[in-house]
Amino acid sequence: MCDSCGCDHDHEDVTIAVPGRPAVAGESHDHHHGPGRTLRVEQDVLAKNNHLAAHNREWLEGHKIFALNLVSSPGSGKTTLLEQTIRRLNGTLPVAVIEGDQQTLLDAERIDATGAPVVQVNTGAGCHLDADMVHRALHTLAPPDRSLLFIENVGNLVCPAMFDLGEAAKVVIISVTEGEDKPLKYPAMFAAARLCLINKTDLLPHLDFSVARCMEYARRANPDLTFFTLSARTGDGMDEWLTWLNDAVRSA
Ligand SMILES: Nc1nc2c(ncn2[C@@H]2O[C@H](COP(=O)(O)OP(=O)(O)OP(=O)(O)O)[C@@H](O)[C@H]2O)c(=O)[nH]1
Ligand SMILES: [Mg+2]
Repeated sequence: MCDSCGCDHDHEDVTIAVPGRPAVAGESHDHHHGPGRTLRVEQDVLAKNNHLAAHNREWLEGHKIFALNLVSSPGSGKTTLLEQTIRRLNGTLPVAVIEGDQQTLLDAERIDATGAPVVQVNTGAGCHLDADMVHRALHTLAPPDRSLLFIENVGNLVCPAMFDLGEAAKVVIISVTEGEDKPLKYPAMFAAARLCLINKTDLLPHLDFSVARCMEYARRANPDLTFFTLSARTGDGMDEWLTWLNDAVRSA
């Protein structure tokens, strides 16, 4: 049982894999899992995670690697966005990816097909990546200095908000099929993010989703959010996102 987010998972289920190579079984953690959850244990879990995240951040910054943690509900288009982003960057920036899913190598295989180096973390029953998983994935991935690192978190609009991975920023993606009320219902994720991408805008003519209302709701959680509206499918709006990425990497 994960004491911090209340979900039922065992970190010994975690595997780290590269497409075409044997997976590495998870190592056990020394924090407490089991019955008798208390606020104290929750604080310990998050404090330990924050400590490891600080270590990841120090390492990433030391190597001038700009890391973004992509968070969203399942299916908002994170992997499609990454595929299109990597293809459009076309080698102008070195990109590496850590994929997080409960099971399967499917997303890592999609990224592998773009030519970018990728590592898949399977969290088993776990509903989010944590800093230790990212630390171990970084050892396998070994991203080059001055590169862009994308961490695609497990699709979940709740728990990943609590876990710092050492990234420079969280990017929350919401697709227009999810309904514009999501920032009201799941404000923690929008509060934790620096950027909000509103994806699948090609579907807007078929829906009653108001982009303006969605932005207004998200700003209630986080007045400093920067927004991009785009369609990873048609490429509409991708140029603005790529410009932001290039500027952010340069200024990092
Ligand atoms: N119409 C439309 N479909 C999209 C767009 N982006 C992604 N999709 C589709 O949405 C579905 C989910 O896309 P993924 O990229 O796998 O989403 P994800 O967020 O990575 O999903 P998980 O990793 O499972 O959480 C796929 O069928 C995509 O083709 C878009 O901009 N427009
Ligand atoms: Mg995905």
